[in-house]
Amino acid sequence: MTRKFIVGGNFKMNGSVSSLNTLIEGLNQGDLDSNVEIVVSPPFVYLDQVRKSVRKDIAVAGQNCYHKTSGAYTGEVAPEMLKDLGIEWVILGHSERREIFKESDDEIGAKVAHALKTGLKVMACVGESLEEREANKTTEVVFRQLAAIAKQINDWSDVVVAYEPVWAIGTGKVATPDQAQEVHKAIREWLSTNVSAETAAATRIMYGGSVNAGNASTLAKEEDVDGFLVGGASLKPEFVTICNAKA
Ligand code: G2H
Repeated sequence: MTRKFIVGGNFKMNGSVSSLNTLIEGLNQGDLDSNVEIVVSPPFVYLDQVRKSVRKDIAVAGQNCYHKTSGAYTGEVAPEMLKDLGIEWVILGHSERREIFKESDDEIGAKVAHALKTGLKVMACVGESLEEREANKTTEVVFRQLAAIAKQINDWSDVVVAYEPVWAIGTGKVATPDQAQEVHKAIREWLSTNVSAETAAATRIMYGGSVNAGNASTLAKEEDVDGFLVGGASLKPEFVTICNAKA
């Protein structure tokens, strides 16, 4: 089974009209590997600007969305609104959403289900904290997070799983290729047992957590690493190098 390599740039709460114009201009002119699917994810308020200015072979993602279509939910954004803007993807369950904004596994499952129903593709993030890793609970935590999603969806064809160990996020402490491969393989086995062998073979599993131009090509060699979700480095010119890491 060939899985198309996918690289996402999660800009998080960074950027301005002018800095994102410069960033997108750089990407538009970049010599990008045409075999790689690239998705950029600016803050909500810049989605329209980025969708209109970025080259058409690069997709755009929201960094979150709610699990309702409309109504009295001040501050929230519906997946239908993202679709309306021509946005193709959404990142859900990022550890910053889980930790800072206290999103529960069940809420994330509901968001994934609703986003898929509207036709969005989903990057569903899972990952353990340092404390959980040190207590040998990595797979227990990741499987619990996956199960909460599996409970609410049947079809995983528009889902990409992003394994992002929390201890590696924005810390410069990247997982070793062996550590990433071990968890990615376990996720694939979990999908095989709990969803289907076909889903396990077809689902792409991205790695996220301090990916940069220096470590991407080594990580990309691992059998079950099908892409990256990149934070800090996606705001720099080195993002082009990361996008081409599989070449
Ligand atoms: C993990 C990642 C992007 P960074 O959050 O989702 O961020 O590459 O800065 O660790």
